[in-house]
Amino acid sequence: MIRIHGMSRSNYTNLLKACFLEKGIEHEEVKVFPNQEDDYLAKSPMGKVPCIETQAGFISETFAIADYLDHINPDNPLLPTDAFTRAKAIELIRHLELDVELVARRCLMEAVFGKPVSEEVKAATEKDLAKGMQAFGRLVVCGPYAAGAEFGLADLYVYFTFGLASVITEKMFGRDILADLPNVKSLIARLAERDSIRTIETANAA
Ligand SMILES: N[C@@H](CCC(=O)N[C@@H](CS)C(=O)NCC(=O)O)C(=O)O
Repeated sequence: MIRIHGMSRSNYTNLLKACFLEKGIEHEEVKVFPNQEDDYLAKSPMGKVPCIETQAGFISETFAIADYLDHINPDNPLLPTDAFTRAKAIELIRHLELDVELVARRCLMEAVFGKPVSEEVKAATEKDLAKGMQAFGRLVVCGPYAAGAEFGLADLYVYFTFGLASVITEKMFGRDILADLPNVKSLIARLAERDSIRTIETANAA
């Protein structure tokens, strides 16, 4: 059985757990915190969580793992099969990861752990986040799902990216990162009702 190495405070671990639940793939969880120990770096080369342990070996990076899950079990695909629709979903996911989530994370230490970041970092984060959100706003479909008519991986990235980015933006800049995107807010509210996400949120709240 596939084992997910990760921790419940990690939005990426939770995103990945949602992928397993959506696809109905059995799995076990192994509690691991990000670390730089040699034996963990052999499994996840940046020392990040999550990674998975399969019979063939370890895989890190949430997107690579989600893609692997679609290949080992085509039921309930996380990514569309049509080439263009698939590429557009991945485009949306990449912008969310690179231009929203990673940018917001520059202020993670202060927003979540109370360790101040410099004014330069704050200013650059606010500026770059505005740009990233504009890109995201141009691409997101909400028709009714993030990348189009079907639920998929892009929706899970929306839900778990903004789960973190909203908290950081609120704490650092005192504003709602989704204020100009009410349709994304409604999507997130609907996603919160999905069985996979409810299961994860309920377990994490316990
Ligand atoms: N690109 C990675 C990001 C994973 C990630 O950032 N995980 C966080 C926890 S949510 C982590 O391990 N952080 C520790 C670190 O950055 O060293 C993925 O897609 O899985």
